[in-house]
Amino acid sequence: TATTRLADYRPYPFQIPNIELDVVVEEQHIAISSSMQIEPALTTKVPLVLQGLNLELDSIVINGSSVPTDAYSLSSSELVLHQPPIHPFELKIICRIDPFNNTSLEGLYASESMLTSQCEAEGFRRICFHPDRPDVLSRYRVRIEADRTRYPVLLSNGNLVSKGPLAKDPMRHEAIWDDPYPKPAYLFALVAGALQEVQAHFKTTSGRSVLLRLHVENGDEPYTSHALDSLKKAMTWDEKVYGLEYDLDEYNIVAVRHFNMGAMENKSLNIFNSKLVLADSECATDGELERIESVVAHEYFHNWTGNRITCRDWFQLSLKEGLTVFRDQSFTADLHSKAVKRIEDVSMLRNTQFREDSGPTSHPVKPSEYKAIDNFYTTTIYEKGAELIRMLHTLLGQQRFMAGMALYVQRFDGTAATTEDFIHSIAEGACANGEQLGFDLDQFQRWYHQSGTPQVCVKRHWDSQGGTLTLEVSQFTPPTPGQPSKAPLVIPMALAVIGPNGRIGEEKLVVLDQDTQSVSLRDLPRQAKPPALSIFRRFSAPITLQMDVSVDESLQLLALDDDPVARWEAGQRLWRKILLARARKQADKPLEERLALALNQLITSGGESDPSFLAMLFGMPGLAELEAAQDVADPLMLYQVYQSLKSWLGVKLSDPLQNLLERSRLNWGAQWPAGQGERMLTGLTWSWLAAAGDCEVRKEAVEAVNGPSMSLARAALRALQPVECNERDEALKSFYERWQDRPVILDTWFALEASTPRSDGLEQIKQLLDHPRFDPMAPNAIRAVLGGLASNPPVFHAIDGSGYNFMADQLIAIDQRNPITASRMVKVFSRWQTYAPSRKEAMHRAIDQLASAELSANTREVVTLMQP
Ligand code: B3K
Ligand code: ZN
Repeated sequence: TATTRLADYRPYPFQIPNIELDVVVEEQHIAISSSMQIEPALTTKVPLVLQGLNLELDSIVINGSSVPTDAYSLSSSELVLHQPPIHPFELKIICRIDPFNNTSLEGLYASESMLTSQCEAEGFRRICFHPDRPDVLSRYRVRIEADRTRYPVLLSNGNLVSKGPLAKDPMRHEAIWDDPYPKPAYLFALVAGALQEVQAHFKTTSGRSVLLRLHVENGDEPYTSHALDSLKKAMTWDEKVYGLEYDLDEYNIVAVRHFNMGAMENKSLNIFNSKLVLADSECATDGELERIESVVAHEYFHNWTGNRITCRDWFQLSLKEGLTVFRDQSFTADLHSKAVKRIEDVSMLRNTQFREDSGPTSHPVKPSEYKAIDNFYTTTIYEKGAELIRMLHTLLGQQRFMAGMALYVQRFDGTAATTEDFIHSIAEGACANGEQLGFDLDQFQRWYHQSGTPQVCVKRHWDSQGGTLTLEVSQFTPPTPGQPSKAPLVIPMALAVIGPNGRIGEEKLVVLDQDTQSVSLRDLPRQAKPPALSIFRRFSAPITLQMDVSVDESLQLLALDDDPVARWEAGQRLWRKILLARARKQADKPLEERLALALNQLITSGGESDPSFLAMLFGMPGLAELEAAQDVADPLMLYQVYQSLKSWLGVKLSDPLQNLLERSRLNWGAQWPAGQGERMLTGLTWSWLAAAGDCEVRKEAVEAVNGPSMSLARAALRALQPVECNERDEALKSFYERWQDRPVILDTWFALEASTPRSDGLEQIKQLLDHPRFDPMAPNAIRAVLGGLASNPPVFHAIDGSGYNFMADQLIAIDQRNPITASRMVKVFSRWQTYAPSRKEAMHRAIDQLASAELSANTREVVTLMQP
């Protein structure tokens, strides 16, 4: 397959100001007629190239006359009109598609009994012939015609112009939609089906009243209020914080069972994976409720950052995604706890993005080439992209950043922009009153082009006489595929000094921009020992820090740092040290005793008022970051080490944990977001005590599975999962029995079953795939079982390679029907080079197995990158 390069970008030589689509849904197919008003943008004559995939061409008509077959050529992916008119003309193309046999879940496809669409990034070409690139913006008018009983609901973007039965055939009806905002084809959407509607209303600041409609399958209506409330919160927040209002009279969300990712921001017609809509506290965990709130907000925020201002080409993907993730992160932080949200985001960045950035699929936030764009909807584009925006925010401060945002929106509204457009607007807006920027903008932009996680190394010198702490700081970004050497970046480093009574003096923001530089902190108390250093506060840059920190210093920061993120980080450093020592079979007993004491104090002092934050401090670092810290990654050993440490702590801290559990129980029933910290602490306590063999706790956990709180039920299942006991099987069984009729929740059961370590684990997983309730066409179900396998170290990493082999076979089969889902999952093999020889070879064999199969372009691209 061809490589697309950023350097080859050329504007499209035609404009298409208007498109009329006529969509006629028949029993076995859909007939699509598209009328495009086309305006040549150049005076020179060029052919008109349109994309088209799996379309059955019927006719082509220009200005009312049929186009003869020798005037165009048609391949499996393109339609080329050799000599289109040089003056504006109307091009009408009629074709047919078969959504009923479309298993890729791109373009138009059937899910349960409805028809739905997914066009980003390049799905519109599966609906009709079109340039299908984001810099072609058109006004769409869409007529949908279908059977009235099978498809009572007919939706597309914009405003409903009319709806009613067809005069010629009263069994059929039509709806006409008009979207006044020019948009790229990837934001087009269409839904037809028998859906139930739940409504809400929102009044914007300027007085526009907006009808909010959520469409779900029959029977799912009771689970819609959380998503609708979330939408209203998002609308309010965007008005208040960014001054951005909604711009149409209605906003639709449709919940779909078969969906490749989380959700899609189509203009005024968001389409959501049903697991991100249907929720209440009985059937969703606290974490899921928060996630749904944030995804609903994310898709809503795209209306400005993505839809009103879109991307010139797909290399600019982070322009909308990084920015919109930054916006949804800020939203959640404002609504809940800033500290906890930042910690969750940092932890997720470390365990997913850092992992990606140190492996074979590492790529810059702004890649320079790709084969399949679907492979670039990554944590680097999204989460690292958001970190870049956050660094700008840190460097400029809230007010100046917002001035930049306002200028960006004003200047680029209605256009398809680039990341440079964004960066320059931010800088210009931030300096509108003649201020200096304070850093080099071009150098900052290296963050977009350089892949890899920068390492910042800090060496400290303490002048006790003068009270000066000098830091020798160097930065280094390791080589990544295609980028052997790197230039220094602009790195904001937030610092403070912590004494025995807390922070001394103000926080300082240092801008690193050299390979090495020295930073002095003066006028500190003249004492023999240097004060503790709180560094990269709030995780002010997405880097890894190399600095010698003593256990004493970490413990002091853990107790006293006034930045909760740095405080948590101090604890993480100790956890890492302890876990890695155990993994080397050299358990650091004295350190373990000291940490246990510190944890005991945290519980008993009651000094920590936010239970969610307390739960963060008790959370151990993720498997991915520990693997990255090992010379030779050993997932199995680490898996055992987690369990053994939990078990040790469960015994060691038994009394304080019982005490904590007792306190937490008081708030079990509190409605989300209240009580979530206590429920988190309960889960933690259960898992430590269960690992320690506490039978009472096991009983309590089993009961929770049948209780009123999904958060507690899932915490219970997680606590029991690693422990081989009857209660575990009992709990899984009751969970299944309780939720077997609710596919969204049953996916959780599939995931739990698949990730439970059992000696016949692989056999069990095979049975799950044959389970009558397993739907092989639902990506959620596939991810549940195969994702479960990948997170089941003893089974997946079995030394005979059986886990890898089975995974490869499954992915080859899935790739035939759904390349997007397969190419994402195939990355479970990307770490193979970091393992010990025997495991490495076994994984390599699985990659070879994939490589020699017939693969989609998507999966082929990833597999090729993974091969040595
Ligand atoms: N923009 C979509 C993702 C589309 C993925 C296409 N393969 C969801 C989002 O980021 O909001
Ligand atoms: Zn997005």
